[in-house]
Amino acid sequence: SKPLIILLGDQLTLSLPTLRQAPENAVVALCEVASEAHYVPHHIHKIGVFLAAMRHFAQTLRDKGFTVHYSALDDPDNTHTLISEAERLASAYDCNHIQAVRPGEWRLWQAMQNRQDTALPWQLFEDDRFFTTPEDFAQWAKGRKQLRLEYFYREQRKRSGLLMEHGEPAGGQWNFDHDNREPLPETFESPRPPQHQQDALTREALAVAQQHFGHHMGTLETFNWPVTRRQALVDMRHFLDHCLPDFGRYQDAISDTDPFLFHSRLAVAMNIGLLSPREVCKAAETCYYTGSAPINAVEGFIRQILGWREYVRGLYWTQMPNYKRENRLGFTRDLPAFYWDGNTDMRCLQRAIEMTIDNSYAHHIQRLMVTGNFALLCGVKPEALCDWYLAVYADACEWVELPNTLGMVLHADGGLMGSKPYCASGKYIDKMSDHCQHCRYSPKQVTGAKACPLNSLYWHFLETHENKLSQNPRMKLIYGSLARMKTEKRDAMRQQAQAFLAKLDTAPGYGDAIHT
Ligand code: FAD
Ligand code: DLZ
Repeated sequence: SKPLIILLGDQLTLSLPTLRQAPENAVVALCEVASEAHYVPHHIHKIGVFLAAMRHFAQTLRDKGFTVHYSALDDPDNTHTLISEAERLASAYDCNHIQAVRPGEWRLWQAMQNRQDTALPWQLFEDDRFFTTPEDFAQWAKGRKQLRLEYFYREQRKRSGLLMEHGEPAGGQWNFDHDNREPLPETFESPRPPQHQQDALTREALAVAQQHFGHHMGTLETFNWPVTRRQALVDMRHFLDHCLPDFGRYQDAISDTDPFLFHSRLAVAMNIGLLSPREVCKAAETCYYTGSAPINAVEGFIRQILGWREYVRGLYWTQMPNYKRENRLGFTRDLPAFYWDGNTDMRCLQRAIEMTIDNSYAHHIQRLMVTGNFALLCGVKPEALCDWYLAVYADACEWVELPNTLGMVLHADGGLMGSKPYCASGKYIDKMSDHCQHCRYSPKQVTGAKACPLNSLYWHFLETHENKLSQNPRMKLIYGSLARMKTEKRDAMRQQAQAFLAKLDTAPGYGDAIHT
């Protein structure tokens, strides 16, 4: 028996089950393929991360004594899909079966499962780098009328023992969110991310990315993602020492100038396998016990990983493939063209998109409450918005991107991800950011030439979806306000929103599939 072990670009972890139990004669394959680079127009940083990290990991495996085949993008024999490359290499190396770990996308998992009974059978393994398996999630979800992060998260705290003391949550509460909603002070200094050196292997990989995908969003001049475990550990240490103490209170804040604030930037390293979520959570927990970070920060951070990250993955695997087709609010609008170049006079959107172009990064609140909120209020169709988020962020993998976009942002899953839509007016942006002082629109005006478009769009959204949303107990208050509003005011707001949407639909580039 001789396996061909295929490792995907987001499986760069030595403890992967297929590697742990690899026999001496196993051949390990990593394959750069055009099909993975083309399903959405990935940001150039994202392609650079995958190519550079895969090349480094192949070297790590060789150093450990594994027999490694690396299919490079320019290899003349390359068949350019992961399935066909694995099968070609298995034959070439006389392997009698192929081993793979559950990938991060349903489409690949399906393709692998369909090959299990072929002449070169695929043997599939569970990905045990997470705290939970899809089966664990399905068990937890079984029989529950409503799925809610908070209950799932508490169970994960008990199961993992993270921040637990004698069966009770550390600090006496499960959740310290009420301490975590501060806007930024007028003057503050956030720690500068470590600057990673680029060795010959990284430079080579980035040159290939540039050669083939130089026309995609972004420039490699600003590339600073970790592509080795060593670099990822440097980023983690930096976060723990310099950002974690303030992570909690400024978690929801947005800055006009600072893209990273006190966020960890660790999603990329965790998603491709350079760091394990367990070690990241454990290291954060230690900061609480050594007194270097307060409980609201550490609990808030651990909840994102042990709670949200696992929860979205569980939802993804238990709800796919139907999940991807959900569109409960019936959205039909194309993605506005300015999502690709930041060319808009709404300052919050302009800055979130410019930061995305510069760094292939935006923090959670920018994704949810700026680009996400605008798309929700305008009713952008899920497939268009999902493709954008999947393309533009270096940490984007479908298992985590899809529930966040389709569920959390667009409320298209009927409330599995969030008990209410995260819709907001300009007031929210004004409270949590310093964008509005640089904007031509005023968050205080609802109608008129200077009115922030988010204000009329917000009420228009509520009015449009009243049938579906007004019975939601968490929306009662706001629908009460809408009901009390004078007819003339409602009419004026509706007209203002409709005029804005009509203009949006006729803006240059709108509706053209120019970026795919
Ligand atoms: P931090 O703010 O430092 O948070 C710590 C970690 O918690 C993150 O690294 C991440 O692993 C985890 N986390 C935080 N929020 C979430 C969440 N909602 N779901 C899952 N994990 C979470 N995250 C991705 O990893 N890949 C994606 O493709 C992705 N797409 C998103 C799309 C939308 C529309 C939204 C609203 C969120 C998305 N997120 C995604 C979640 C979150 O925005 C990013 O994980 C986070 O911004 C990454 O930056 P960071 O590492 O500095 O995170
Ligand atoms: C995103 C990406 C890119 C751009 N290129 C490759 C590649 O050449 N080879 C590979 O194995 N993986 C790549 N990936 C990541 C895959 O798309 C990812 O592993 C799957 O989407 C499953 O999450």
